[in-house]
Amino acid sequence: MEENSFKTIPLDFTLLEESEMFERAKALNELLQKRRSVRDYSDKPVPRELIEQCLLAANSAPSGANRQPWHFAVVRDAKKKKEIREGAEEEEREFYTSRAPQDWLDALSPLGTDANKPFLETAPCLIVIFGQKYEVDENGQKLKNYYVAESVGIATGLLIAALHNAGLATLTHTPAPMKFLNKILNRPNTERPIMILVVGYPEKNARVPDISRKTLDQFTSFQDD
Ligand code: IYR
Repeated sequence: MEENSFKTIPLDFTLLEESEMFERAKALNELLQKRRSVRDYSDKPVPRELIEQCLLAANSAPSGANRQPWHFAVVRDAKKKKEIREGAEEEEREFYTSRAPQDWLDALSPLGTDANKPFLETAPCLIVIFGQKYEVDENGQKLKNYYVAESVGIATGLLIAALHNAGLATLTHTPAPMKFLNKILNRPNTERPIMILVVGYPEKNARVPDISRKTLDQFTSFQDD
């Protein structure tokens, strides 16, 4: 055994009956099919402990060399949310008026999005997700992380699923560039903002676009023979 290896422990694995496996798979699929990106939020606060449980679930994600190269900044303070909204809307105005190529604007047009992001203030909670290119060890040495985008993407997916499962609505929001978030949230330059996850309860009469998901055969191929 390599000197620096982890010690090993027995895997905690429960072998299920096949019928139960199917039931569980179906139940989770049905739950996740109900997830929608929500843009209209009520200001009803979310309990901190609920967010904490969901963050712990997100932190179960696999990551390159188990570095867990993410940071989740939870913002519930009205003043900070306002600053984030102002920073995001400034970038978004640039995006919608000059930065975005016409084909991108055309792709977004059915969604009806624009540079106004009131949900960044209305929603009770914003989770700003950062990827850590480096970790700084106890001697101040920079330690490179691996597969940061992939690892953070997986953790974010788990977080979205966990929040949905807990009965909360979410929206992934990606103003670009997002460097302004490091400043507002006091995060180091070794961290790159990946996205803002808006979290809360939908507004009473919230509506969502009537969109559909690809069918199984549209997005999969079983390479059986
Ligand atoms: N960041 C912009 C634009 C935007 C881009 C994509 I791709 C979307 O799916 C939705 C929006 C905005 O948030 O409006």
